[in-house]
Amino acid sequence: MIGKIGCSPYCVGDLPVRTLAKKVGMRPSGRPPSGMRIVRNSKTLVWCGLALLIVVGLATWAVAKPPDTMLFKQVYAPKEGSDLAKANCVVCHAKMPPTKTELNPYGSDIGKAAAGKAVDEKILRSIERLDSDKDGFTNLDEIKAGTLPGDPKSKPVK
Ligand SMILES: [Ca+2]
Repeated sequence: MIGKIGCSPYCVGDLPVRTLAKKVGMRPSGRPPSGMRIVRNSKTLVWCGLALLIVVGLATWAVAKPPDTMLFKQVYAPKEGSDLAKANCVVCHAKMPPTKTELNPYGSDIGKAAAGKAVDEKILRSIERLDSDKDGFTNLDEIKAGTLPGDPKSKPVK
């Protein structure tokens, strides 16, 4: 079984596959040593990939989870069960899932007031007297009533 490359499927160069496998640390079967097998095991790779995706996903979610929503709830404590309390992101964003650029009129007014800075209570308070969605009720009146200050279809009952 000793011969040149291509002489038979069982030999490589001048060495039979078994001898060659031993020299490079592989088992005679041609499998890598058990340590290497863990990395080469495709199921393991899939699970490692999934775990990585979950970790990255959670990290992204944590970063993307808008602190502005928390701030809004801290500042105004919207009425439990009201449209405003249930709206979360849609208090400021035009639709779900929220994007940075698609804001409703109330979100746009917050953006203008913040002018690139992080939103804080002072910025929220500064637009309370505006009627962002032009439905005839100020933002503060809507927030107190539990309606959406950025959606003209949602307004306090007169
Ligand atoms: Ca309004």
